[in-house]
Amino acid sequence: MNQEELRQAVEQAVERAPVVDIHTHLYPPNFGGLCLWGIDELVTYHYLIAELFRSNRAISPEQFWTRSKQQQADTIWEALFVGNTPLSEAARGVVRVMTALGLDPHAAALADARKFFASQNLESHIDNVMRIAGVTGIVMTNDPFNPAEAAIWKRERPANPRFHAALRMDPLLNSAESLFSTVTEARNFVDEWIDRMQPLYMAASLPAEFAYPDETLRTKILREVVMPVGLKHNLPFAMMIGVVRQVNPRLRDAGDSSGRADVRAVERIAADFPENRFLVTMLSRENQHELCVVSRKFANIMPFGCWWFLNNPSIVAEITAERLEMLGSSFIPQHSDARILEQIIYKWAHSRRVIAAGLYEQYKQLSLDGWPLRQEQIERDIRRMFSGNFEEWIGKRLAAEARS
Ligand code: HDL
Ligand code: ZN
Repeated sequence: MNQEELRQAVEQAVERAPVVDIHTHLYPPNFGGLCLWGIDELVTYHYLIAELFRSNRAISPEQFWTRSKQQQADTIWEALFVGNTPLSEAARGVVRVMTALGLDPHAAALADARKFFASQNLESHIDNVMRIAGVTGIVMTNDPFNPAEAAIWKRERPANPRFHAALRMDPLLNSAESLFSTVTEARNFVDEWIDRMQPLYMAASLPAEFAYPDETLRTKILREVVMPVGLKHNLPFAMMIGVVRQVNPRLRDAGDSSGRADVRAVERIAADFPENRFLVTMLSRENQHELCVVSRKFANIMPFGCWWFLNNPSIVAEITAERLEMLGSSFIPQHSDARILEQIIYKWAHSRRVIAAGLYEQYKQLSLDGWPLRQEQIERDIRRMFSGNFEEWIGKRLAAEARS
């Protein structure tokens, strides 16, 4: 293939690749209010709430929270999509979703969009959105410490088979005081929720100051609960490191920030538990190259995604390039972190374009070095990164066949 043929082959193969979206905050319709979708949720995404206050200085967070969901959406629409150009990644994402669904992103108001979503049958809408996004599997964030979600799980399971569970355990790992009186009680709690949820992995977000080992309860819980339970149930543990929670509580979900973490903690836990498998994503741009180095030292670490403040094309490009250079295809390039169903349309469209460009660049250099690519090699590599590496980590196949 010449360079132009190679570029097209890569772009088409990435475009068609079925994706298992390994970390989202999406839920199936039978999870009730946890299942967020439609224009008012899209426009009040907490990323856009944070951006609102930079463009509309006449409204305070406290005033904003007194408004209804529709009033909040109208306020954001006016500030970020009418009174200003939707330049940011989160704003451009809404534009991409509306265009993909045949809606007018230039609309002065949201009435037509609301009519469109009100006319949708949610189950078929989910199928349509997943088809457009090329997503064949959605892994949720399931929190047994959230009473509303725990009550649903005690009553039923996700009704849509393409939604998979992940057991999220932030309070267990980040509470200063123990939530359980004994290690056995803690392990029984985790075992009970693993039996109920049948999760693909266990997960926790960890603060920027995460250290391991240390004298805190977290080290004890990791050593005596999470690691042994992971071996017992053959479950990977996802560590999402670098959050600085609630630097501005007035913004609620939009009030969290990012901090540089210490990769020594990742090194030491991977070294202490060589039989456990880890999924690791870090929130600080400054930690990304270090995470590639640590992943070279410990094959039981699977780095994944360009998380949260890193999920912008310029940063996805940088992270993907250094991962390809240091890890070959032995990493998971992206997850969406979608909180609202239709976001998978733009989060995956934007990421596929950037990841394809990075992969093409690497292939081009490889060809120039004397290793020309064949179509089946391109497809093999892409399938490994977009679904195969995760399926290997969880020990089961999830992805359907490539979309046409
Ligand atoms: O802790 C997490 O899983 C984060 O992804 C938070 O949910 C964050 O608010 C977010 O939505 N990031 O994209
Ligand atoms: Zn998340």
